[in-house]
Amino acid sequence: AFNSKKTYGERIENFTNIAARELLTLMERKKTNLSLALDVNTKREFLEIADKVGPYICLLKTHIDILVDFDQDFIEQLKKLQNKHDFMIFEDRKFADIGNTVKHQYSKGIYKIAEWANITNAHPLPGDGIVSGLKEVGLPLGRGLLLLAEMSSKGSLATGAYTEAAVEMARRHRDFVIGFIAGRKLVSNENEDFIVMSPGVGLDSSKDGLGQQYRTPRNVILESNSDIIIVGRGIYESDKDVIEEALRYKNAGWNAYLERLMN
Ligand code: 5BU
Repeated sequence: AFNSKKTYGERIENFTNIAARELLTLMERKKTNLSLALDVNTKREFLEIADKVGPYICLLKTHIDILVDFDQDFIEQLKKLQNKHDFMIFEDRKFADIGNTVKHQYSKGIYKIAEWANITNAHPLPGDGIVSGLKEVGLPLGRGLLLLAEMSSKGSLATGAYTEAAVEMARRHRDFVIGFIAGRKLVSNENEDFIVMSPGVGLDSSKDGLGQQYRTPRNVILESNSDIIIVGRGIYESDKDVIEEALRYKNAGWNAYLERLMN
């Protein structure tokens, strides 16, 4: 069967990459395809929300450089929550430089992303060297990479031939590139599998004031055959309880997946 018709668990064998295998295993076990994009600015807010929503997500997506009070203690607290709630961590770093530079950016500096982020992402824009540079650091640590094949924002230039070239690049680095950021499944071949994660998911609004465009979990998972919904403000900026909102998205994402399997 095509990979969109297979369960997350059945797809584990399609990957050699440790992070991909671990992620699919975790999704099957926790029955969730929800990733929380936790874009808040303080350690306290971040850790509080992550502790509440942790049970319902497979992946916690970070923008580590927006924390105003980042320190090493934050990483220790984050790792504690990761063990407590059993989720993986995706630093949405969007690397975009030459291989040698991204190697340093990935492993060094204040954030040392490779030490704690199971997954990160990169723009294919600079060419294959960006993947090779990140791979030198990440693969020995069991990390995985997503290529930005599409973006959710209005007017994105990542379309058409660019998106196709991102798929080709991923094919040349199957050991490290585990999938894509995209709005839809890009490869519909039962012999090759990539994990697709989609940002720009919301149940209550269609856009923000800065170019973001929202689609529903059902649209993304059932109609577009994506694998993971990435939800930020829809969960943590709601007037309702964050746990209630997380559950609402978790259920919407998982039900759309179950419906896809049955169709
Ligand atoms: P929101 O609050 O659900 O709109 O947050 C979306 C998150 O996904 C936010 O962290 C963005 O940086 C991220 N994102 C995105 O919105 N669109 C994209 O194409 C990519 C990332 Br890549």
